[in-house]
Amino acid sequence: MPDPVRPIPTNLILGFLGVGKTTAILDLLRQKPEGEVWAVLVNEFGEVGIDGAILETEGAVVREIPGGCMCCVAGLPMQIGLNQLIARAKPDRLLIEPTGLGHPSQILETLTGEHYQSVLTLGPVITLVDPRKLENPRVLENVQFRDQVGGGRHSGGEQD
Ligand SMILES: Nc1nc2c(ncn2[C@@H]2O[C@H](COP(=O)(O)OP(=O)(O)OP(=O)(O)O)[C@@H](O)[C@H]2O)c(=O)[nH]1
Ligand SMILES: [Mg+2]
Repeated sequence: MPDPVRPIPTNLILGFLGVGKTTAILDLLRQKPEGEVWAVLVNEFGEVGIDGAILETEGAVVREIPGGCMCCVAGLPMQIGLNQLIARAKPDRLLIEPTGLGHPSQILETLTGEHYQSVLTLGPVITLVDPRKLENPRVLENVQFRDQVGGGRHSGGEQD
């Protein structure tokens, strides 16, 4: 008998461009319990295919969403990519790496929305920060940065 459908534990890995998100996911994949299938949804900005190929070498089932930032495609393209990834991989865990240019609050809205309620369950959001940047006021005031360190809980809008 097939297992009853169980929401997939899902983690978002946030952080600015080049901060080390893919490296952190590779490290997590090396700690994956044997026999589990992990899927990674990654928003590829620029050099399409490189991060995905590296992640596959660590045994992940990868789906890349090319183009600008995942939050700008957090609607249909992200849902199609996510649905196809879940259908193909039937993962025990899902990791999502949006581009560092993104506004994660919009991604969180999609993932916690009605459509995904029974499909996935959002676990801890991990935000990576380069401590060398914390002395730069321009970084601290940056809307994306604040949205990311807020774990996507802030909208990043003007009221922030
Ligand atoms: N010194 C140092 N370098 C790191 C660390 N983590 C990652 N790097 C390096 O930083 C560069 C970018 O790492 P990635 O893991 O690709 O960063 P990313 O956040 O996924 O990058 P994008 O997807 O392009 O936003 C690579 O050359 C890594 O080897 C770290 O903890 N310390
Ligand atoms: Mg990356």
